[in-house]
Amino acid sequence: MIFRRLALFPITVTAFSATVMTKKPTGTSFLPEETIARAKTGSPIEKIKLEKDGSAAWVDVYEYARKIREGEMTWEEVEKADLDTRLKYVGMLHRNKRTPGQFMMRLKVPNGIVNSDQMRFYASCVEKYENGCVDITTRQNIQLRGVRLEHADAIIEGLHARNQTSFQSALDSVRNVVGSPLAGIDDQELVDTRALCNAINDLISLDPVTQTRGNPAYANLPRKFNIAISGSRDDYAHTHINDIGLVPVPHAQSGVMGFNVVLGGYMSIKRVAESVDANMWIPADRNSVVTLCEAVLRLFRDESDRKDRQKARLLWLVEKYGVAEFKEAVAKEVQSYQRGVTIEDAQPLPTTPFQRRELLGVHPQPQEGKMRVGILVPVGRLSATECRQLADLADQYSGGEIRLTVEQNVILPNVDATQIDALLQEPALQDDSRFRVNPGLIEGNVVSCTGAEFCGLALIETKANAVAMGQELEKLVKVDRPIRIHWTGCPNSCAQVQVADIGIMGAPARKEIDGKKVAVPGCKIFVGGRIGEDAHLAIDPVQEAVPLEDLIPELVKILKSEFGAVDV
Ligand code: SRM
Ligand code: SF4
Repeated sequence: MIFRRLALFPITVTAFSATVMTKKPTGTSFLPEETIARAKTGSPIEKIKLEKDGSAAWVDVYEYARKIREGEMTWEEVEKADLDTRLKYVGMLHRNKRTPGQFMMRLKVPNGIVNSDQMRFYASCVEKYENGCVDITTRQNIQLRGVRLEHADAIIEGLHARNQTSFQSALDSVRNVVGSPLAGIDDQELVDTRALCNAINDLISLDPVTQTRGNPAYANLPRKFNIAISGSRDDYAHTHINDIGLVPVPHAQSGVMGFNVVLGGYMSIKRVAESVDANMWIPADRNSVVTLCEAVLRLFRDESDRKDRQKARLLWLVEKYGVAEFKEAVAKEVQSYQRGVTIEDAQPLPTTPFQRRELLGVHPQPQEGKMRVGILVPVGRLSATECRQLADLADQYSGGEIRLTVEQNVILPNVDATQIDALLQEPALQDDSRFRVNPGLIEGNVVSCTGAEFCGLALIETKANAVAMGQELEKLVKVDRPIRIHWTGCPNSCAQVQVADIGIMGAPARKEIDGKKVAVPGCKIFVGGRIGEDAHLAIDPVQEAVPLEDLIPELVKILKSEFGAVDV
């Protein structure tokens, strides 16, 4: 189905023989009076949202693009609150500090599944810009870089024609719904997450009345909101660091497959917290999953803090209620929808040993004669040419399908076993290319946020440093298992350093140069984050203020003392 946002017409309601014109709903029009009253005395962003709704951007972006193209205005003349805030509701983030006049456009890629046509479209969008490129993000999502406002409408139309969108991907929106990158191709699968991720994506960003992208019901949330659905015991989706995490587990009595619900996991400058067990279980069907998410989102939207953005994430609301009371409130909300959904108590998780599996490399699928091939895309960065190379590989070997991972890599699914040798011989996968099927255990597991190249909040350059570090460490030490090193440019932790084996977070540092202490790019180091069933967040750094130029020897020491590394 193709979803386009056309010009917005008022909804026509027919009552008896008269036609009553009602106003198009906005995000704010869904809020109770009490919430609006709190927003009025809330944070500056709440006031901006009240002044003109975020959903206005779904139309305004077309106007701005046209006017700039036709010479009626320049991007500098766009109202500041639109430029810095409202345009984020169409996924347009002005990179004013690093590349003024250029935007990052963030998409929604539910379950991280794209096709070759979409990949080629991304390439065609960014190649016209000198610094244009495409990033795979830590939410198995896509960001287009270098975008100019005058082209935004055409890109949005192109996305909508390909059943994708950039709407409601940033600011106070529900972010990309993360699912299992192995959905449907996994012999250890408990739940196929694809249809569920799509259904939640539609709940959030598809207008139920117009069937166009942009759902005003979720256009005035108090803060960002993350949802992740795991499909297996590996927890590739990282349920423990999402606002709603669905952990697959069968019902102990009935054997029906379902999800335990964990809530409130998040990372931020002020607080980093693992999800709490909400003592809820729901069956793994579309109705139950959508209804549960809708209920939690309704409570979050109407009741969370609107004054202090550092206290507006879901966990604060859960804590305000108490976990048991929040569960009661969710159950009551779910009942009020009358969709036949019942929430039960959390079900016991398996206790048998389980080894989290690798995503990179060549692995058999349950489908006879089919293989999945995980390919390293260093720190998720793709040039237009590389997008096209991936699209070509996908067309030739994986039916045009490409899976994205939260480690910022790709998987080609359903490759015929007889074609594996040919695939591995492809020029795009040889040594002079950036892609790798069997990279080193360190360089293959580097994750990095955007950093100073484009992000105005960054304290350090990340992606280039992260790649160089990975290559350097491979020359210095050998390890016998994958070591996940994550780089994040500031305490927002977009690259989730607290879940990494080793996390590098940009931070101030000083160094003595010519007898004087001078400020130099530096970092904090985190050690011991764990993912999967045995998840654990490394919340406190083990070292602070480490100058980046002194980092490699420090990492070598840590790799030897904590991860059994030996000299090469
Ligand atoms: Fe993030 C803000 C990039 C995943 C926590 N994040 C930002 C901004 C929008 C700041 C800005 O305006 O420049 C960054 C845009 C930089 C750029 O040009 O790309 C940014 N975040 C990213 C991405 C692109 C990092 C990456 O290189 O992959 C990820 C995009 C995900 C997506 O596709 O939607 C990204 N950000 C995350 C994650 C990881 C996750 O979701 O698993 C987190 C921690 C988890 C969480 O949110 O709880 C994260 N980003 C933040 C925060 C702190 C949130 C808070 O509650 O305070 C901010 C700042 C904010 O929202 O005020 C932030
Ligand atoms: Fe920017 Fe900080 Fe997020 Fe990195 S962690 S993308 S520097 S906000």
